[in-house]
Amino acid sequence: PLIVRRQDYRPPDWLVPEITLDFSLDPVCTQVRSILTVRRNGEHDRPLKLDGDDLTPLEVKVDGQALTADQWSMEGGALIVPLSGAAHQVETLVELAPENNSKLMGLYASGGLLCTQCEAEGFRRITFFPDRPDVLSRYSVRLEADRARYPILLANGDPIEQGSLPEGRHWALWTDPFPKPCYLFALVAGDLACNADSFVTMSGRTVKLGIWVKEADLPKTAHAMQALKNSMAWDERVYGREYDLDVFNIVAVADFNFGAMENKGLNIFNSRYILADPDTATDIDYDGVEGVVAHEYFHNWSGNRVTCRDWFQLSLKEGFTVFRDQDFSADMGSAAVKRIEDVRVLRAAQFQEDSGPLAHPVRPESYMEISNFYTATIYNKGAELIRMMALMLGRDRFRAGADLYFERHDGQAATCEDFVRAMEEGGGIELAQFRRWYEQAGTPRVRALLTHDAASQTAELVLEQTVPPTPGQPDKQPMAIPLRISLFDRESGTSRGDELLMLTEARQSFLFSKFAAPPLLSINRGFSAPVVIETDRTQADLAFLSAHDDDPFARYEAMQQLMVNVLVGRVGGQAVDDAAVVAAIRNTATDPSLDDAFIAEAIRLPSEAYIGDQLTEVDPDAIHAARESLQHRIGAELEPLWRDIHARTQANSFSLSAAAKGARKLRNTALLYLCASGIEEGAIVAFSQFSAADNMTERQAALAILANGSSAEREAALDIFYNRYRDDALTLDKWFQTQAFAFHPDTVDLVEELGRHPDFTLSNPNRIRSLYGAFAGNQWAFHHRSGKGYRLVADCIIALDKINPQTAARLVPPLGRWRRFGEARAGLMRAELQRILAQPGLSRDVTEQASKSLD
Ligand code: BAL
Ligand code: ZN
Repeated sequence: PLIVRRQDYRPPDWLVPEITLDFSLDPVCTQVRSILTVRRNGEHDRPLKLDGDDLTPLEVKVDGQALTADQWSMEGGALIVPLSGAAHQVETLVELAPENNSKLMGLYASGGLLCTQCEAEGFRRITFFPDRPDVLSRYSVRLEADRARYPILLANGDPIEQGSLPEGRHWALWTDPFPKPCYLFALVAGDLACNADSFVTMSGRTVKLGIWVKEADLPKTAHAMQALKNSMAWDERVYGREYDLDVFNIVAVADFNFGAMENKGLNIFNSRYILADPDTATDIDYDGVEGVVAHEYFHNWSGNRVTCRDWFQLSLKEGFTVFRDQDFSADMGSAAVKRIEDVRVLRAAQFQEDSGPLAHPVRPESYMEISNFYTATIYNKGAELIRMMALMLGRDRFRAGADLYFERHDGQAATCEDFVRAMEEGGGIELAQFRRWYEQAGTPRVRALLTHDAASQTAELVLEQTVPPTPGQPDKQPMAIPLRISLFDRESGTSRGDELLMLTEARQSFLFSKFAAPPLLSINRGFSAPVVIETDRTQADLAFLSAHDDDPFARYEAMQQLMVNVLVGRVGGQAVDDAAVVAAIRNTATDPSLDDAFIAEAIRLPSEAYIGDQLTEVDPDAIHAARESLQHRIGAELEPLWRDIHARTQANSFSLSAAAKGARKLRNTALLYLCASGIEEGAIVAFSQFSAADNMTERQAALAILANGSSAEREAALDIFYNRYRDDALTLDKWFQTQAFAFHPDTVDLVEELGRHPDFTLSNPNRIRSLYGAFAGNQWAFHHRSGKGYRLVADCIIALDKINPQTAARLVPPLGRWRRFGEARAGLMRAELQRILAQPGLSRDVTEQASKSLD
């Protein structure tokens, strides 16, 4: 298969300043007529090449004249038209069958709607066009459809005109004044109801806001609407960025490969990131809605007004926009807890990616299929890069850099280098070495050693960094790593405050004077750099920091490290004392200065996967046993505390305040420990929370705890849940997901059964992720020594590849981690990857992921 390389970038041969699209919509046969105004870009005699995927040209015209079949040709799906002059009008006609489009790329049908997804290369499945992000065009779009079936017709930009047609059809015309790349094109047709609102921008313009859903879902759109208005106000306040069209529409659809899509003026969302009410959405779901609505809205500037030159620059918009949505969510709720959650996600997804066969730089050098690069590295590590720049610059200079970036590149297709240069010039900083973060893959490891000299009353901190080899990058250069540190006095528990150290060499020493006694190191505070820190701090040191560190992230981290040390030691067969862990958890859980949400984060055990990440060879059974046993011990030792907390955090009525959300989080953690303690009535307590809960956060947590066990209450709760939510797809996803996540010895067999359940379908990506995606993230179950877990996921990938290769490819990476799981499991995992690769007609998506995973 063809490999696309960053260094091969060449500006487009032809530009398309204008495009007129005319859709005659129908699920079985949609006609798309497009008229492109094309302009030769530079001096060359190359023909016009219009990308196409699965399209047949029914008509081709140039300047109004129909071409004969020998005047154009096809090349790998693309339409080639030789042109003599500098500018022409090129018209094509194609027919599509949205109903048969199971890839969910291009124009497709979902739940009675017709909708589009074009990023990255879906537009070429709609019409012939130079499908690359550096070709920006003004769009005029006419939609025509049956009025009864599709009463609402939406596209990008502003609505201009609409009218009736014979035979019950109608039409609407939309134009978008802002030139955009075709990946931002969108249309929706369907029977939709609107939550309508408005927002007055900072310059006093009124923008009409609409969230379009199925009529029955309207009551579930309030949170998304509030999130949208908050986002619009936040981007004005924090970045000075105002919305630019007269309308902003969001549509929720049930079948969607991504979380959502930032199409100009017409965001299309996976319904799971729009719909929320207390009965069906957890607090995590509510936060997800808020974060994704913000993310897509923020793309209007970081992505749409300034877009990417080519797909190697994807992190230019995604890393920056994730940083912006994280910062927004931190402002809307608890910044400390948000940072902990974001780091947990980064470590779970990106650190794993960075240490495996699919590791790639934030700005990759090559790809086979761009859909495979919508990764945690591009998104989450990309966001960490922006965060580091923001930290080094400080708030005002970072804003000056961002201002320069938007001003200089508005209306352009830019590069990561353009962003860094704007930060340098606008913010007044030199980032030459820092650029390596874009180039080098792999998570840097920093070894920190603090020594003390009583005679000179100095402390010396020696930092050593290494960046591990990754595919195609055996040797690495030292990175520029900003590390926030603080040194604590062991007697008083206080520090002299925060310092920012720049580690730029492979080994560097920092001297601190006036320390009569050896201080204690708090490092990578706030997780200032996406690195792994190794220190020689003792359990006593960590316990001290878990009680005294004034940086919430560092305090959380000390707790986590304390637990990791016990767990890793025990997995390795050592009899490590857990008294310090139990004591630290008691102290944290009873500290009146801490809020419930933070306590819940700090006292939860690291995941089995995270424990595995600390080991050279992962033994899932040993890790599971060690973690369960520590959980049991914490539960049993502190049982009265868990009862108290569980009772104290019970609310009388539902609220979405930060305090109420924190209380629910802590209540669920208390229930977990209480049940882990082994008390006889554990299942009854959990079942009673399940039954009495007036919200999904407590209901699902109780169900998950029951699903881990084998009680009669487990079956009863699963049945009740199923019967209550069987007609609500998003909530039924939770039923599948909870069972796939369960720490139950039979999970692997259960997942096999659920794969045959009448409510399971390969046509809905959310359902697939709920079952197989969740299962592949359940380390203990997925890595069942029989290899059955691997076979189940491989079977799913093979079947799904024929329907939706993009979603199929996303299930491959867990199989690619075979190097870390010992010989027997590695052999089984490799065999499944080979079986996948041997399938005839395998997609480029899955081929790339599976072949790289075997290397
Ligand atoms: N651009 C793809 C979906 C997102 O990142 O917003
Ligand atoms: Zn995005």
